[in-house]
Formats: sequence, structure tokens, C-alpha cells
Amino acid sequence: MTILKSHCCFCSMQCGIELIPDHSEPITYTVKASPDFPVATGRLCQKGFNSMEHTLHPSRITEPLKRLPSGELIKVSWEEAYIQISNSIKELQTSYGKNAISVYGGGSLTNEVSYLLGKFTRVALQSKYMDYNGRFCMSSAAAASNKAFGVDRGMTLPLSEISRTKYIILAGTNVAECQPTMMPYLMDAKKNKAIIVTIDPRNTMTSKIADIHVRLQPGFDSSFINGLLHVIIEEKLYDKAFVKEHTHGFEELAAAVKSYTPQRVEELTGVLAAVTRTIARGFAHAESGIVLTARGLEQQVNGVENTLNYINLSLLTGKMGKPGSGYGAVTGQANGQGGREHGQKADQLPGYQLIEDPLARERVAKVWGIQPDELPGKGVSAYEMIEKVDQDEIQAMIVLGSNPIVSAPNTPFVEKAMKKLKLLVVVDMFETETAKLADWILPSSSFLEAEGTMTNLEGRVFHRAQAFKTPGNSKLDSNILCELAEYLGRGAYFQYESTEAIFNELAKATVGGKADYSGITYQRLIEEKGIFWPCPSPSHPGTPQMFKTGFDHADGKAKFFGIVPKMPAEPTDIDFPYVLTTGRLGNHYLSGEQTRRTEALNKKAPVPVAEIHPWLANQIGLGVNSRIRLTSRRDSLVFTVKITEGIHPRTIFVPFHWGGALSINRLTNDQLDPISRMPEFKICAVKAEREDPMELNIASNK
Ligand SMILES: Nc1nc2c(c(=O)[nH]1)N[C@H]1C(S)=C(S)[C@@H](COP(=O)(O)OP(=O)(O)OC[C@H]3O[C@@H](n4cnc5c(=O)[nH]c(N)nc54)[C@H](O)[C@@H]3O)O[C@H]1N2
Ligand SMILES: Nc1nc2c(c(=O)[nH]1)N[C@H]1C(S)=C(S)[C@@H](COP(=O)(O)OP(=O)(O)OC[C@H]3O[C@@H](n4cnc5c(=O)[nH]c(N)nc54)[C@H](O)[C@@H]3O)O[C@H]1N2
Ligand code: SF4
Ligand SMILES: [Mo]
Repeated sequence: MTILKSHCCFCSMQCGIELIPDHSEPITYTVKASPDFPVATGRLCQKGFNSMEHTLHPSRITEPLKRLPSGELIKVSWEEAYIQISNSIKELQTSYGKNAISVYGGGSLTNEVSYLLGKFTRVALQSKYMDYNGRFCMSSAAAASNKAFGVDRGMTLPLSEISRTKYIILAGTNVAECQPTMMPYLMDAKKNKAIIVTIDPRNTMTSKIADIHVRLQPGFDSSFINGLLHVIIEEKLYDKAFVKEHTHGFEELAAAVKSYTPQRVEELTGVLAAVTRTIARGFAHAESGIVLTARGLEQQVNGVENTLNYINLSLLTGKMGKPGSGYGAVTGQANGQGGREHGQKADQLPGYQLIEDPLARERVAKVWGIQPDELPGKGVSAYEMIEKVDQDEIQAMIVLGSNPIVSAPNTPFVEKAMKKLKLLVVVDMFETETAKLADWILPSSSFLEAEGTMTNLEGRVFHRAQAFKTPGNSKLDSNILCELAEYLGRGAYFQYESTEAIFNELAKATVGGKADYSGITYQRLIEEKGIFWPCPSPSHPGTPQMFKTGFDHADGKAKFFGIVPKMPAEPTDIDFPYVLTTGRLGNHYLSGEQTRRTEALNKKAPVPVAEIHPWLANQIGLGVNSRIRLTSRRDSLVFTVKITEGIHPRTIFVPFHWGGALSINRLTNDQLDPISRMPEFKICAVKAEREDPMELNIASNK
């Protein structure tokens, strides 16, 4: 019996898996860690071991489904589905214009599907409205990296460099639960005497390995980092040669942090002045150092500025482009990196090229066989597309690889808007909360059924083989897009013999872009077990560590940005006195569609639990069996509670992996960062009240 190979579908580590068949009839498979992939080799976390289960779940959709006016879903043939969907699209475009149709993609999709989806929107639909769930994920980090370095690759260095560094700052990143197989790299560094600092409002599983844990109330990262930068500049601990040769904007930075003495930072944030001094001196003196950030500080209306301030720290100390040194925004989704490079973003063409750049338009139009002026301009971000649906500017949406009814902020509004759509097509494996509103559900492939390339958090492009055929009448995403294009009369542009042929076209379309894949082929990926982009020619070895000789701005220098910390969009007040922050648990994944269908994972956390400090429990008079009612300006929900010393006293944490009345995004704030258009998932003001079991019983009997 053959052992099948793939990669876990969940986080950005993209650990290699092997499916070991047994001798039963029908065959069942055990998932094991693959010894072959040079990332986290031989290791998987609990999600990885259980990654196959949802693909076999009985609720898997395997036939195209159409919703009748009564609300009932009926099975239809693919042909019937394509005819009716394409007719609706054509009618809507005749009445409302090409831009009436929008596309909403995702970061779990392969590079090939991400690329096709972008091309499908611009060439088959000829619409400008395309964006994806990565807008809620990596957009602030991406904008910050582009501003500071001139290019956005989440990690500027390979994971292997972590093991050899001497100082690690982990800010708003809970790798122990979110990228668990990165932990051995951190533990290796610790064995080599590295100092680890974590910065988070909670004592997380990750903070357990920290030498220093800084417990910050959400929203105070930039104030705290200004304190570190202040000490490093005041005490002249910065890398003067590096700053002079490789950066711009030092004066602006020095001016911005001048007043942020450790004492003032203590008053602003509660972090002791001595702690600020110790970290600043320790990081500056260390011979090598890495700063990693993630969604904690990025998913805020000041997310781009927060991220820029952490980048300032790496640049000021010259800890870039050298062994054991670099900055990384820890990418989240399976293909969160590749998914943001090949045209899913509103303003983007493949290879991270800008759709408004005339030269890029010319190059890509040529590869696609169209005229540059046939390409639409830029659209708007994911949440703004939903706003345009509400304003009747967008009439239809195709959602492929996302579940915004659970994962977008302020979901009461999102639900109201999405119900206005004249046509909603969801391409998914399951009847998700979003698919419940759909006119059509088209059954897609799972990760085990689709061959393709992915790009992990390090920027390593690799090939994922197909293990199984798609079940029933479900289809590969790539086939669905190419076939629908045919029915829209644009099939000529979507003729591919294989997935590899799609990749070869993608590689060609990235020439001239920052994320240049043009030297990459399937054969190379398989032989070399992955290649780091940029890789601009067949003889180029790829780029594991970036910025060894310079940065990606035209003059080769990086830029400092002096940050004046701003308030969150919704500060606390008398009516809403506490800060709600949201995030993840180790055993669930995103909107929960996959992990809520995986028994071994779901039973460990069947419902969301609000984490609160004993001080807050006392404030609201929480009893042994009482629950907590959280109310924001948008909605009010009740949760069971975990009381823990390990959270900032005025902060409440709730994970977001559930829908309906368990969905914390019913409460979150939809204000967006002005640059990245990232919503403020990590901060909103709430009221907290005790909810007694008696009252609950009466309420549920009504
Ligand atoms: N198990 C699991 N793993 C996952 C995922 C999952 O859903 N489940 N999702 C994947 C994806 S798509 C992503 S994007 C990544 C996300 O990975 P992370 O960003 O690490 O995950 P989060 O839990 O959203 O947030 C990280 C931490 O930020 C803290 N935080 C909140 N507010 C602030 C603040 O103002 N400042 C600071 N410094 N910290 C703050 C939270 O307490 C939390 O511990 O994980 C990936 N891996
Ligand atoms: N409150 C709060 N909200 C958040 C966040 C937070 O920290 N707090 N984090 C945000 C972040 S970082 C992210 S990344 C988003 C993610 O949020 P979503 O985009 O909703 O993420 P998923 O649950 O991964 O949804 C992916 C859907 O695609 C389907 N799918 C998986 N693989 C494939 C495939 O190959 N083809 C097709 N067609 N479908 C597939 C799955 O079944 C699932 O229904 O959530 C965001 N929302
Ligand atoms: S660390 Fe990430 S990729 Fe690896 S097994 Fe766990 S969820 Fe899957
Ligand atoms: Mo994400």
C-alpha cells in the first residue's frame, strides 16, 4: 500500500504530513508527520494529526445546490448550475454594469487558485471588485513592510535562523497555539541562551517560555515601543553605521520618541520603567535579534503604525539581513503568504504588482492575451465591499474560501448587507454560516484533493501533491472557475491542461513584480523541496534571507517612521468600561468550519469561553455558576467564563471560532485602519454584567 503525502491544511507552518493506509476495507488512513519537508521536520500539532477528519465529514457537500424561494436547497447538475449562475451574472451586469459582481477569496487556497480567482474577476467578470479574507489577517503587516522595506514577505528570514539568535521579541503572537511547530525553533534558541520577551495582554502558552513577559493592555504597543526606542537612542545603543548606510528618517524617529522616557511609559502603560530599560538594553546589546509580530497589534485601526514601530526596533539596532537577525510578521493562514501575492487583493496583479501601475498592466495583460485597457482599476477592501453591497453598489458576490458571516467584524451589519445580494454563490466544502445565505453552493475540493503550490510563512514556495480524488460531484476550485468562465463566454482565456500549466502562467505573470516566481518550476520545487522567493531566473537559488545587501526601495535603503501613538477607535468610557479582545485557541481554526467538525479537536473546546481577571469577576459580582453578558455598541451575548490571573484586569478575551449566538464578531468594531483597511478586531469597548443561571433558565424556557 502506498503512503500518500500532503501538507496540513491549517496554519502557515505548512507541516508535511503522510497518510498511512491500513488493511481495512474501505481503507482508513492515519496521519503522521512527514520526515521529508525541511520545516518542523517530523512534527505536527494536534490540528495536523486531525487534519484529515473534516474532509470525510458526512456534512461535506458533494453536489451543486440551488436554493429555492422557500429556502430549501435542491441538488442540480453542474451544467444547470453554470447556465443559471452565468445567466444571472450576465443579466445583473447588463442592468448594473460589470462592477455589479464581486469576488471574495481566501488565504487557504493554493497559489494557482488565488491567481485564477484574481484573473477570473478581472478577465471573466471584468469587474474591479475583488478582495479576500487576508485583508482581515496580514494587511497591516503587509502595508508596514512595504512602507519600511519596500517589499512584503512576512518573515524576512528562514525559521532556521531563529535557533541561532540571541534575543527574541514576540509581540501579539501566540505561536504556542497558532504555529505550535515553531516552538522547537524557539526552544533551540533558548538552549543557546537566547533571551525571549513576550508582549501580550494575556499570559499565553507562548509566554511560558519567556524570560520577560510584558502584560500590556490592548492598544499600548506603540507607547511601549517608543519607550524602548527612546532608551536605545538616549543611551546611544543603536547601530550608527547601519542607520547611516541603510536607512532614512532617523531624525523623525528620534523626535517622535524623545518624550517617551521609561517613567512616562510606566505612567501610560503600567510597564515598570526598569523593565523597559532592561529590554531596550538587552535587545540593543545582543549580537543578534529577531522581532516577530502578529495579529495582536496588527488587527487595530493603528495596526500599520504599531507594526512600523516594531520594525523601527529591528532597523535601529541593525538587526536585519544578518545571521540570526531579522523581522517577521508571522503569517497566519495555510497560504496567507502566497494568497496575498497573486492578485486577490483589490489593488493587485500577480507577483505583488499594482493594478494601477501602467507597466505592470501591460506586462500582465500580455500574459493574459488582453489589452491593458481591458483590465479594470483597483477595487475596495473586503469590509468595504460588504459596505458597497449594503449601499446597493454591488449586486452579486462569489465567495470562495472564506466564511465572512463568522469572520468579519460587526456581523449583525454584515448579515444584513449580505441578505441584500441578488446573487450569492459560495464555493465551499460545507454549508457554512455564509453559505446559509447563498443562492448557490458549489462543492469544492479539500486540501487533500487539490494539487498546487503554497508559500509558507517563511516565503518558501513548495509543491503539495494531490492525495485523493474529489468526492461525489465536487470539483477542484480551478475547474469550477475555468468552466464558469466558459459559460460567461470568456473560456478562451482559461484553457489549461493541468495545474502545472496554471503555475507556469502565474510564474510568467510575476516577472517584474516584487514576488517574482519566474525562476520556479514544479520540477525545481519537488527536487529542491521548496524555493524562497524572489527567484527571478531558473538558475537563481531563491532568497532564504532578505536584505543581506540592501532593501527594496529604489535607493536600497529602509525607512524609519516616527510613531505618535493614537487612541483606539472605540476607547472605553463609563457605559462601556472594559476592553474586549479576540483571538484563537490551539485546537480550533478560524471560523471553525473544519475544526468544529473534528471531534478530537471540538470536544476540547465545544463553546467559546470568555477569559477574565479575578478583579473583574469581583467587580461584576460573578458567582460560581454565573455566566457573563458582554455588550458592545453593536450587540449583546452571553458566555461561560474562565477566571484567570493571566490577563490584564480590564481586558476580556473571547475566541472567535463559532457562529450564531456564540460569535464574538457580533460585538467587534468595524472601524478600519486608514492605510491597510484592517478592522479593529483586537479592541472594542464593552460592558460586562453577571448573568445568573436562574434567569438563563427562564429565558430559554420562553
Ligand atoms: N490554533 C490556531 N492556529 C492558528 C489559527 C487559528 O485560528 N487557530 N489561525 C491562523 C491565522 S489565519 C492567523 S492570522 C494566526 C494568528 O496568530 P496570532 O496573531 O498569534 O493569534 P491571536 O490569538 O489572534 O492573537 C495573538 C495574541 O495577541 C494578543 N493581543 C490582543 N491585543 C493585543 C495588543 O494590543 N497588543 C499585543 N501585543 N497583543 C495583543 C492576544 O492576547 C493573543 O494572545 O494564527 C494562525 N494559526
Ligand atoms: N474577532 C476576530 N475575527 C477575526 C480574527 C480575529 O482575530 N478576531 N482574525 C481574522 C483572520 S486573521 C482571518 S485569516 C479570518 C479568517 O476567516 P475565514 O475566511 O472565515 O476563515 P476560514 O474559517 O478558514 O474560512 C475558510 C472557508 O473556506 C473553506 N475552505 C477551506 N479550504 C478550501 C479550499 O481549498 N477551497 C474552497 N473553495 N474552500 C475552502 C472552509 O471550509 C471555510 O468555510 O478571520 C478574521 N476574523
Ligand atoms: S503547526 Fe500548523 S501546519 Fe503544522 S500541524 Fe499544526 S496547524 Fe498544521
Ligand atoms: Mo489570519
